[in-house]
Amino acid sequence: MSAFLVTGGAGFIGSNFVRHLVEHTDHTVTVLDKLTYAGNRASIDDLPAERVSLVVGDVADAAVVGPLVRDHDVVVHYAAESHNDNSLNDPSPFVQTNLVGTYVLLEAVREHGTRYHHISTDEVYGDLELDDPARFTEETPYNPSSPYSSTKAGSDLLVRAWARSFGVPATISNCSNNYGPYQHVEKFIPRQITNVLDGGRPKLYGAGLNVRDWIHADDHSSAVLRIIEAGRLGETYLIGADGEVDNKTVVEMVLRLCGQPADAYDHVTDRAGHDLRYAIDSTKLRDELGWAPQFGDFEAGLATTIDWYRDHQEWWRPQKSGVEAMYAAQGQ
Ligand code: NAD
Ligand code: TDX
Repeated sequence: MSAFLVTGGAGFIGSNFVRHLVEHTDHTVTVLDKLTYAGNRASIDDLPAERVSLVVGDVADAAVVGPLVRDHDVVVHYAAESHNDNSLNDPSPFVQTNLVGTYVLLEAVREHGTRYHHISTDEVYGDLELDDPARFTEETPYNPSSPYSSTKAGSDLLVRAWARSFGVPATISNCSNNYGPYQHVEKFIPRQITNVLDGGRPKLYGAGLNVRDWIHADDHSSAVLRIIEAGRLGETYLIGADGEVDNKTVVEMVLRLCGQPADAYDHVTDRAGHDLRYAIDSTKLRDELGWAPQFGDFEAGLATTIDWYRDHQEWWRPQKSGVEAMYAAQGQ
């Protein structure tokens, strides 16, 4: 049994990982989360208090981070500003949390010799043409497009440098787009589901030809745990589930699964610098660590996600009107 410190554990993917640890291991978990607009106590408050505790604090605050890192065996760093559209409106919290926050954590794990796993994204690799047969691998050069993805890329490079220069026992994973319960309604899939549940219409950026490589958050969590248990220190592993779908098709699926006509959506202003396509080759993770995703069927996973949003309106309703007002103000 180990003591895990999970930063950002009240967010979408971090809370999924905390739940995964509770269900599949006997580790104890301390969540360090600032509870920004994206963090929500309600995403973890059903978990047993003897296994999971929450410290409200900032990963960029060395006075908070130092003692917590000293008292834990493993640090898993999910906390980040995570939404591309927000990073276009105001990059400053992205620089502060994603870069400075990661630096503060790395200095603490360096001091205490703590095992560290860094959660990152496939967006650090830039984007691909629709017809490019290549997919991202661990060898693909970094080429981020947005303030969000550039700060994530910078944080990955800090981890690599701290591993090489100071021997910090670190691994990194770069995952593709996640979907599932507890995802903030600002993000693509929950926004469209909750628009339809609200009697409104999905909003597609531009022509909707952009492709994302979808993975269920449960599969992301099982991959992260596998890397922590068996990954080689200093290595990067890409996580993906062969889930490429274009945005227009996702919107049509949501509408169909909700019993609406497949064309009952609006085209809205495109995102500035919008990445065209992401695609992950996760051969290294599968061959070296024997990991495989459990959610093979994206449409079935989407259907259960729709059910979750229908059944948990108290979780998302407080955020919905503010998010839609923000999007409306920018023509989206
Ligand atoms: P999220 O926005 O839902 O959650 C982020 C969490 O971090 C929130 O609970 C927030 O309160 C917390 N947080 C933000 N700033 C903080 C700070 N300074 N100190 C402490 N806590 C802070 O994000 P998510 O979608 O769950 O993403 C989590 C991680 O996974 C991020 O590092 C993101 O880059 C990465 N990732 C996300 C995806 C995806 O599809 N969502 C894919 C690949 C990687
Ligand atoms: O209303 C919308 N309409 C729309 O067409 C929204 C919110 C988005 N989109 C498009 C933009 C993207 O092509 O849908 C796609 C997905 O958008 P997001 O949910 O904002 O995700 P993305 O920008 O791809 O980034 C996500 O995956 C990688 C996460 O937010 C990141 O944290 C992660 O690193």
